[in-house]
Amino acid sequence: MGTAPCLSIDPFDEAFLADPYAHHDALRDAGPAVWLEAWHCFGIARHAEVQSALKDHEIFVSGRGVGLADFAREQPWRPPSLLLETDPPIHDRTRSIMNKVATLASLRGVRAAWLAKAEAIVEELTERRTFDAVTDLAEIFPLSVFPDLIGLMDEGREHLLPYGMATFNAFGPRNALFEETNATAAPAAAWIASACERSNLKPGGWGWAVYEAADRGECSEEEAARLVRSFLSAGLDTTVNGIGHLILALATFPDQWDKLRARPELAKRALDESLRWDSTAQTFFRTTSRQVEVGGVTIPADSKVILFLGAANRDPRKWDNPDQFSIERATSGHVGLGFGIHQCLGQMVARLESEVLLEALISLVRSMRLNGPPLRRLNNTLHALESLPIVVTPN
Ligand code: OVM
Repeated sequence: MGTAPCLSIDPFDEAFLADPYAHHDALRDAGPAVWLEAWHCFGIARHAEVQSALKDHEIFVSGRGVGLADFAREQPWRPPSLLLETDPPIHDRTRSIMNKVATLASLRGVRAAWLAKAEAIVEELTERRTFDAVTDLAEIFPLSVFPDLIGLMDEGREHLLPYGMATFNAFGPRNALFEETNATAAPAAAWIASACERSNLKPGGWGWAVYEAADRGECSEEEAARLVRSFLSAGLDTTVNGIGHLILALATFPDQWDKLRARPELAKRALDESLRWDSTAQTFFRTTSRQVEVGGVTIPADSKVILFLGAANRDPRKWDNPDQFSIERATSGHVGLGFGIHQCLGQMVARLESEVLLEALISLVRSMRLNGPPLRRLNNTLHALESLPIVVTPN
């Protein structure tokens, strides 16, 4: 069996994080698995091998952390997530609690109100003609619907986005990006902890529903709080930047926007293609529970392995013309929401948010173009936007 080619590429270098796509060919072409000497971990960037690793949760475990830190050897940044950072059997119990809370059925009742919110926001932006799709739209819309879905207290919601950015930075090394968001994370973490308490959640929300599972004996009170924390950790920065990338894609590929306007039924597919085209969650780690062969390369037991989801989603071995955003493409098998037992639990929220937003845009906007260069907000895990200048003409 082969040894992994040794690469000097640093996936947490600021140049890499600013434009990961510029470095993915080098990662994919070097081999099915590579050794990254910068962090003493393995890396997998080809689609077939990333998908196989995600499917093989017994060898590629999550319980030792899905960031660079190995929880068997290092202190986790925060008490581990009971979903993301666990393996079966615990994972299956917590996941089934959450699957009963985060359902399509429980979203049916909010669709009309979410659409009305999206329309009000888009109407105002359309009147202005020029706006920043990050600060005026992608951050505004999810914050106007998701915290209420969970039933969060009204006071202090400004902590949600900074907490998410700090959490996603903490999956990487203790570099300058980590230090920056970590320095201000303490008040946000304290607010999050109190927002997750039963007494601070509104009846009828998804947070309350998790505590109802505790009342039925399915989890402890402490576990319920930690599970609600998962909603708050994973539910906002992801959808904010997912919506940002969707707008970026449609503004960059105006023929695709025209196609969507002509055939609004394609809106349901647009999010998957935008997640494939520019994956918000670019990377997650696993840890090997035993020695494994990946495409003929040996990875020893107890190794940290970084899975390049964003690279897999543009692997030319899997996708025709991978850099092209194409809403008619068959996106099945993309790993932008993960794959296997840990696949995104809240994806129906992201889908509904993007669907109603696109419905509002299709009805109110004729053309939508970039009005200046998009700016990136660097993060160790997320491909995120700081600013996205847009100019629209109304219908
Ligand atoms: C969690 C969590 C946090 C960040 C991301 C995530 C993408 C989950 O606390 O469970 O999934």
